[in-house]
Formats: sequence, structure tokens, C-alpha cells
Amino acid sequence: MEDSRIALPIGTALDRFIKSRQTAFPFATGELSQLLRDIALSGKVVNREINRAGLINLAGAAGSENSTGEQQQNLDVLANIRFSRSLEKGGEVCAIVSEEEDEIIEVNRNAHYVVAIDPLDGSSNIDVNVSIGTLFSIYRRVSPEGGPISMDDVLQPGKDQVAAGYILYGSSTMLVFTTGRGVNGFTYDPSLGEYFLSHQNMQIPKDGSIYSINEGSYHSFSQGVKDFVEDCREKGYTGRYIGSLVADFHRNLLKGGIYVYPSISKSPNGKLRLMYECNTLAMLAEEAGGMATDGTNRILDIVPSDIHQQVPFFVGSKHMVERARELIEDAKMVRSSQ
Ligand code: AHM
Ligand code: MG
Repeated sequence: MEDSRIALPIGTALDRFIKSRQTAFPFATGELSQLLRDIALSGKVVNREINRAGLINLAGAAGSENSTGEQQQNLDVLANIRFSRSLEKGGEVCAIVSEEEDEIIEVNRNAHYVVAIDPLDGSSNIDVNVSIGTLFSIYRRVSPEGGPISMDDVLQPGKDQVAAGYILYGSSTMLVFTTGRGVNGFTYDPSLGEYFLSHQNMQIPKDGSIYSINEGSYHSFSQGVKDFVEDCREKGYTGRYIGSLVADFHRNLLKGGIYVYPSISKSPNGKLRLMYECNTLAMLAEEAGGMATDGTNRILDIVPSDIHQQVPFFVGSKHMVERARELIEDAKMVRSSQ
């Protein structure tokens, strides 16, 4: 077994990377390694289907709604099937929480891990050939294996994640993940059918100059969020909003920036889901030296009360997230003194 502290070279295959890091995983039994491999493999299958979607009539709406009442797309449904089937068959998972399912899916009672997943995020971009992504969070169950799954197994705060990551289906397909010892990115080589280490120990710049927010909702932002957007504009920052969380986050991770989905009138708690969108990226952001809050509180400290809970989300470069929090606090003080 290789020493997990030695950085592996660019070009290392994912499988070799996972194997060499296995001793550094919490509760190293090889199960978490296998779980990561299962997710990576399903990502290859989904990647293939996304690439062919226009040709095999997979684009478009499925005519059904997801857990939050949004229109499901054919590829949303398909990706959900691909990931849940492989997690079920893999045997390492006792429960799955998916954006596409109303209820918790109970799988193997003897398994140790709980997975929260958004199988395909960025629905509005699926049909128009714009980057989309898969997000996943992995927890260790707290109840004894063999027994029924309890809500305590599932509703764990993000700080208890043992691994988190995403697959970005972009101009190239990438798997980016952390097991709590730094963030590493792997680029998929479709000609070889393998992911290779391309981004070692990723660090998000502490300062950034990109802000990603849907400014079309500006009029329903709180005063603090409006002040923050104004601050970014005055500083001449660049506005970049793809509308695909994974893609917006990934760009900001590499270049420095902030992604914000605040509370707005039609979604008072924000739109994004704590368990399989915000916690996932919050763990990656913190592992890369960044920060994630709901405008006030650290995302990873929030104990979910519902599997599909939504929270306002501010994630990215540390100093930008701090600046947003400062302006939100200032606006609250002004309001309370009036
Ligand atoms: P989804 O899970 O239904 O795809 O919604 C999440 C997506 C994010 O990827 C993206 O950042 C956001 O919704 C865009 O929402 P909006 O169009 O309201 O700005
Ligand atoms: Mg989503």
C-alpha cells in the first residue's frame, strides 16, 4: 500500500488513486473505495447517454415532477435509475436520498453508508447542450447495521460527510471529490474509458472576482444581498451564471469566485437542497480552503429537518463569502435600528 501523504502524479488512473488512498479513509475496509468506484462507473454510463441524448430521443421532459414539484426531464429520470441501481447492486449502501425521489430508498440493511445524490443537476440546461452535473454526499450510518434505517442515519449535518463530490459533464467530463483529505479532480478519457488525475489538491483562491447569481431575481433579493451584488458591480467583478450549479461552482473553484442562490420571493428558503447540493459543495469548498454559508451560518453545521430541505446558499472564495455575510449583517443592523 502506498503512503497516502505522497501526492500521486498527474495522469494517475482513478482506480489506482483510490486504492492508494484507501488506508487514509475513515473506517478503511474497502467499502467506501468500492462505493466511489460504483459512482464513477455510473457517471461513465450517464456521460454516454448525455452525449447521445439528441440522437436517441432522450432529450425533453418526462411529463412527471420531482420531490420539489419541478418538471423531470427524461435524462433526470434515466440518471436517477443508473445511479440508484448501481448503488443498490453495489451492496455498500443502506439508504439513498435522491432529488428525484420523494422518500428515502432503503437498500441493504447490512451496509454502512448513506448516499444523498442529485443524479443530474441543471435540468434547464439538459436540452440545450450546456454543462450539467451529478452531486453526491456520503455518510456513515449511525445506527447498528442489520437493523432498520433510522432518520438519524439520514438527517446528518454536512460536517459528518465522509466523502463528497461531483461529476461535471462539460467540455470534458470530470470527477472531483474529497474524502476529507483535500480535493482532487479527474478527467475522463472516453477513448480509454478511464478517469485520470488532472487536478491535484485543488485550492480555491481566497479572493476572487467572479460572482454567479441569477440577477433576474434582483428585485426580490434582501437588502443585504442587493448590497453585495452592488459591491461586486462597483468593484468591476465579472458576472458569470451558467445556471448549472456544478459548472458554476467548478469554474469558481478554479478561478476564484462566489456562487449565490439566496432567498427570493418564490423560494423563501432559496432553491437549492441542503442534503445533495449545498452540503456536497460546502465540504468540497472548505476542503479547498473556501467557505459556504446560508448568508449567516456555516452550511456544514445545519442539521437537516427534511431530506429535501432548501437553504439559501453562498459558496466559494473565502473572502467573498465573508464579504457577503458582512453586508447581510450590516443591512440587518440598519433595518433593526430603523
Ligand atoms: P435543478 O436541481 O432542478 O436542476 O435546479 C438546480 C439548478 C442549479 O443547477 C442552478 O444553479 C439553479 O437551479 C438555477 O436556478 P434559476 O434558474 O432559478 O437561477
Ligand atoms: Mg438539482
